[in-house]
Amino acid sequence: MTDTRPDLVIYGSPISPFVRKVAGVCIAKDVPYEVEAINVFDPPAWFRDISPMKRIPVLRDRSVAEEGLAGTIADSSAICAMIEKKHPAPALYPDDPMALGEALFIEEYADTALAMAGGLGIFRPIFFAVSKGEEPDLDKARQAWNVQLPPIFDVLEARLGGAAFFAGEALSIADITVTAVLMQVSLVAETPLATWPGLAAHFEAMKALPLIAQPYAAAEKLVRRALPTPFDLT
Ligand SMILES: N[C@@H](CCC(=O)N[C@@H](CS)C(=O)NCC(=O)O)C(=O)O
Repeated sequence: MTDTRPDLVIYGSPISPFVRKVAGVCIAKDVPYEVEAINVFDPPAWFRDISPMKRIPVLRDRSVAEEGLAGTIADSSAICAMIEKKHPAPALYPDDPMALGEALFIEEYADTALAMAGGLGIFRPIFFAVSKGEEPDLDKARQAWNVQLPPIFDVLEARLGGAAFFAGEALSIADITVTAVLMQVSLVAETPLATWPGLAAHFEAMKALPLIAQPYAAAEKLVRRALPTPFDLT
C-alpha cells in the first residue's frame, strides 16, 4: 500500500500563532501538511529531544526521517525558510536585498515585540484563565491593548506606508507573520484598528486569505469552547 501521509508534520497546536504561520506558508505553497498535537506545557520526552527550547512548532520532514532528531527543525522562522527552499513557488521571501531584509525584520518584530504584547499580554491572561474556569486578568490585557500595543502598531503602520504588503510588491513571510500573530489577540478580544488605517486595511485583506483563515478557524474552534465571545479591551 502506498503511503499517502504528507511529508511535513507540524508538531504543536493551531492555538499557537507560530504553528499557524508555518501552516500558512504550507497553504500558500500548496504543500500538504498535517498538525500533530503536542501539549507544549507537558510534552512527551521525545519532543523535548527535538525542541531544545521546549517550544512549538517543530517541523518533521518524513522524507528525511520518521523519528529522532534527523528531519526535524525547531523555530517557525527556521521552518518557514526551509519550506521556501524546498518549495520555492510562490516565493514568500523577496528577491531584492533590501526588501528581503525588511521582510525578515518584520517577521522578527512580529515574532518578538508583537507576540510578547499580544500573546503574553493579552491571549495568555485571558485564555489560560478561562480554560481553567478562572477569571481572566482583564487589567493586564487592557494594559497590553491600550499601552503596549499602540507603539508597536505605530511602527507597523509606518513600515507599511499604506502599501498592500510589508516588503516588496507581493505577499511575503512578513505579511503572514504579522497577521498570524495579531490574530492571537482576535482569538480572545476585539481588535479595533481604526487608529492605524493602513494596518487595518492590511489586516482585513490578509484575514480573507485561506492561508490565514483556515489555520485560524482551527484555533478558533478550540478557543470558543472555553470563551464563546471575545472581550472588549478598549
Ligand atoms: N521563536 C519561536 C517561538 C515559539 C513559541 O514561543 N511558542 C510558544 C507557543 S505560542 C511555546 O511553545 N511556548 C511554550 C512555553 O512558553 O513554555 C518560533 O517562532 O517558533
